[in-house]
Amino acid sequence: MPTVVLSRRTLAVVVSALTATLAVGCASTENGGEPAAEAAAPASALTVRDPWVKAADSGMTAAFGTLVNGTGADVTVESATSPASPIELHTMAMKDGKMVMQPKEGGFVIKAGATHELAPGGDHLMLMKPAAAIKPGDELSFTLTLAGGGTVAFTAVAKPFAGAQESYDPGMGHS
Ligand SMILES: [Cu+2]
Repeated sequence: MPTVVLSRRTLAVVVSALTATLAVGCASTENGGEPAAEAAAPASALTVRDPWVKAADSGMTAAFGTLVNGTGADVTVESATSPASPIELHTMAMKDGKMVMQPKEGGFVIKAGATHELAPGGDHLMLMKPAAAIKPGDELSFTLTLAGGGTVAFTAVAKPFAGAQESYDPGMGHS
């Protein structure tokens, strides 16, 4: 796939060089900036579907959603930031017969063309120390940093969530 893209781009460069020397009308459609759009694609090829945050009056809470990898290569989310709180990438693991959460080693890996669910009881973005109460309807912005340096920004809306309450109470499940 990358070699196809490369040769197409190389061809586009050759074509625009040719049309530039010929210097006539239809050349303008070839100058549409497509190479630039393709160059920017790796940074935005990951999208976040239906992001949301569990509302919390105080203490830790978590953000969820579906990470969608639209590319032909695996994408790794290495870290996340938010103005609302320091963030850690967490996963759930069985420990001494209990589900506990812990930092996700190596980050979230989204396979080529696949999706990766962040959901209560599974992987999530942990808001370690929210600066203020997070009320239903609040909109929180997040930025994911990918392996290779790209970033993906998204906004998640806060909503109440009753299930798995115990998992996200301050102190619970965190050693
Ligand atoms: Cu957590």
